[in-house]
Amino acid sequence: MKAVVLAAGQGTRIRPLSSSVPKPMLPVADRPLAAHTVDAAVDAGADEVILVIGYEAETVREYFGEEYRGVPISYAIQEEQAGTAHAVNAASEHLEGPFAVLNGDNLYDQDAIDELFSECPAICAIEVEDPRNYGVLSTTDGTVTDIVEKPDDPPTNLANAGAYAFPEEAIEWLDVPASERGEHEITDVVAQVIDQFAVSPVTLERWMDVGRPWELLEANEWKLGELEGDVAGEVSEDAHLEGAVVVEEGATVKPGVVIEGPALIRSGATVGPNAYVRGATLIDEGAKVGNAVEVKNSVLSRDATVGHLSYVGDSVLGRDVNFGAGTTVANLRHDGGSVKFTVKGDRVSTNRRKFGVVVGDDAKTGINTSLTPGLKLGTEATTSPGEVVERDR
Ligand code: TTP
Repeated sequence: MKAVVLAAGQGTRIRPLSSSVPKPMLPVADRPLAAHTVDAAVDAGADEVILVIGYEAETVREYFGEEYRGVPISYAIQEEQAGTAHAVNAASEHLEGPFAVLNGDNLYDQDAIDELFSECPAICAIEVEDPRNYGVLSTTDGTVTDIVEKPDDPPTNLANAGAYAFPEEAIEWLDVPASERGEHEITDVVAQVIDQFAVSPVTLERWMDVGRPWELLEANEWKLGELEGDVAGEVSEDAHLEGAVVVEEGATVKPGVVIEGPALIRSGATVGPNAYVRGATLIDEGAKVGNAVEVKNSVLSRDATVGHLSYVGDSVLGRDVNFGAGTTVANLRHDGGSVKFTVKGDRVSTNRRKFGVVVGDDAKTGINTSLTPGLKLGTEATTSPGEVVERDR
């Protein structure tokens, strides 16, 4: 079966991290987010993967190339991000026979994706406490009977998890009219398939939709949690590694370092001397954690540097970020409430008691900068020495 992976979106909610790196290419453990989706399709037996690309398309194309893990990759360009059905329709000329559709910004449990492929026509669902923000499925006798978008009064707790196996006929049904919010939505294609075929619901045990910055952190918590320790890089005899710690070839861990896994130190990264890394932490390629720095449960993207005397907790640092000596991140509110974060102008709860900061590519902090919980620093933002930054910039 061919698999269409949607990776054309602009990722507006995850800005500034997506300002130059498209969301599907943001790091989740040892590979980009979308590679986890493509892996799921390949492991489920896809014989070709069609990546729908648009926003920063070349970055995606460069990573996956023409073949990935022995499976041919082709690309469909979606010039304008006009909706998920519109995105799949952009791939229609590559399609023949039954096909799967997966979101390139979702993490799925593999067993469910295997079942999705074998049960075609089928749709993945996840049980959630409050499904009012999802497409909600109704089922009778093991068949999906209805799908409603964001209902006020949900008929079930089964949320649409954005993974579908469609029959060949659906290729002709992709050109759906725009919905009320002006997008050509895959839900309308699903509704027609449900109408004409017996569609099996496949329940996911675990699933994640990465839309906002703290969800990228949570995606890393998931995938780093699956690591098995492996040291191929250079680790000083005077460093102490505990739990699942991966030090890739070409990475360096210097004397006096303590790392409590799960942690992944990627090729070209250096940690120490005298640094403390704990929680689920990714130190991506070329990133640097220097002397007397503590990093907890965070993502340091490619070539980010936290050079001296700093604390970074529950945070995501973009590429080439540089923290001046003594930069300290606060990740806990004194009232113990969930940390809030601004997404497209709205202040929303992260539902996390601990969350630090999100820093765009190339941002730089001055020495002794203090950063408050839930703060966002944009691409190339700067702070002055000694500043206490409480508002996004
Ligand atoms: P969304 O998460 O709804 O969109 P997005 O990824 O652009 O993020 P944001 O809402 O923050 O701007 O998209 C779901 C999936 O579908 C995701 O994998 C991106 C993909 N997609 C496309 O490929 N083309 C589109 O036109 C749309 C709307 C989404």
